[in-house]
Amino acid sequence: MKFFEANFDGLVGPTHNYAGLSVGNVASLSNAKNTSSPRQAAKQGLSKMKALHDLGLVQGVLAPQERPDTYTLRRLGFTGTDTQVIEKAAKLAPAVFKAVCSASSMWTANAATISPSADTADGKIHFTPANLTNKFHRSLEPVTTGKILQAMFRSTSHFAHHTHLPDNDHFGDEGAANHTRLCSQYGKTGVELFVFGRYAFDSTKPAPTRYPARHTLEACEAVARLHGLNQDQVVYMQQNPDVIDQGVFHNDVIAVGNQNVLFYHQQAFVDSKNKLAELQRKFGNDQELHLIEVKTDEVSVEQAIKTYLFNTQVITLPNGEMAIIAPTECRDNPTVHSYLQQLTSRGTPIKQVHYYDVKQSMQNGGGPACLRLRVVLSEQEQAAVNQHVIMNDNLFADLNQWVDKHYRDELSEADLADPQLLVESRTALDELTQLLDLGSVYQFQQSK
Ligand code: SUG
Repeated sequence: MKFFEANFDGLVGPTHNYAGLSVGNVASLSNAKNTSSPRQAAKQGLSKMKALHDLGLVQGVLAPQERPDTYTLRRLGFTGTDTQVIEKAAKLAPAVFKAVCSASSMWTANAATISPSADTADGKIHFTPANLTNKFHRSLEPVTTGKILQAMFRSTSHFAHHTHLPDNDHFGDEGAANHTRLCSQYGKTGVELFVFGRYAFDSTKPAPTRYPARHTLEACEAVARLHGLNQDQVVYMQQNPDVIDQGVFHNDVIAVGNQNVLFYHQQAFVDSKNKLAELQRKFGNDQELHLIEVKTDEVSVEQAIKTYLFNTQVITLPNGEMAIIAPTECRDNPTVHSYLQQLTSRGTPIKQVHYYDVKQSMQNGGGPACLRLRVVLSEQEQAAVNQHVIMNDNLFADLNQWVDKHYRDELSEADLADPQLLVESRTALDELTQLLDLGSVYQFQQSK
């Protein structure tokens, strides 16, 4: 049976904007109030999806969420028609209003944590949507994320869906952005590496002081339990608090793995030496594991954050070679560019680098790896996935047309309060659920 890794990228939603909502995420804060282009953002994302499909990978699409989230505004006491709710919230609670407009569900690395069937006790693929409790705008995502994932992965004989962890900072869970699976082959049992920022129940342990640690050890342990993972195949590593304080708000800003490769920065983890030895032991001391450590004097943490060197996708091509999918920011930075050029000839499985322009997403702190959710599938499991979400030439053309029809070219902060934007977004999403055969996953579709 053939196994492979599929990527499910977030389709950028019609309200994509820059609102400076993510303290600790340098790009989000520095681009606050800039005008965005939802159309360009969606098309940049679609082009990356199509490029991976053209490289021979299985590529899927994950639908965006409904924004502005008028249901949350009603929970917060705003009343009247949808137009009145929007107008009152924009005037009386502008910060709350900006948060309920965010298209942040586009970064699907934060949608969920997924364990493939080779790792789980019951042999099913397990999904746990991330609760994203640390940021109000992102904490609005998990319920709809769960519905969308269930509409994509429907078969109960292959897929097991869990409810997101309790909505509290003690169980702060940012999903696959802090989770990497290492394996010799996709179909063989792997080692699941969970990375956390702090201990929820022990304040004597190291923790960042300037920026928040969004993800806790206790959340990682809960997800490993829910997924039925064997503890001999799990490693928990703490992110270095100093790098969180420099703006590394998720581990995928400083490390990325694929199969038998872990590509990471020297400063990424606490107690690196011992933890990497544990990783090698659990991976199998006789198995080849490529630990590619980038030293601070090769690329500084600051340069890594600016260029998103580690928010790259390391993918396995159909010929077995690995390629790095990097943002153009890496090509445009001489130090990072020359690092990547020499990396392809260093005798590791990484042999190619491809650069893509995802600037609209980068300006909110989301690189290529943030935009994708990985699912390891067998051919049989793939056949059980909703085929309408799988990228091909027709879907690419249909989605581009759909974006052209419904998305605005520009969106400023003031435009978010235009009640027409809600009408446009709902019309677009209603049509999208038909294109992707998702059924009624949005709240506005339930009250129709
Ligand atoms: O959660 N930015 C997202 C970026 C997520 C990136 N994901 C990964 N690293 N996997 C975040 O900070 C900014 C929204 C705004 O400011 O408008 C935002 O939510």
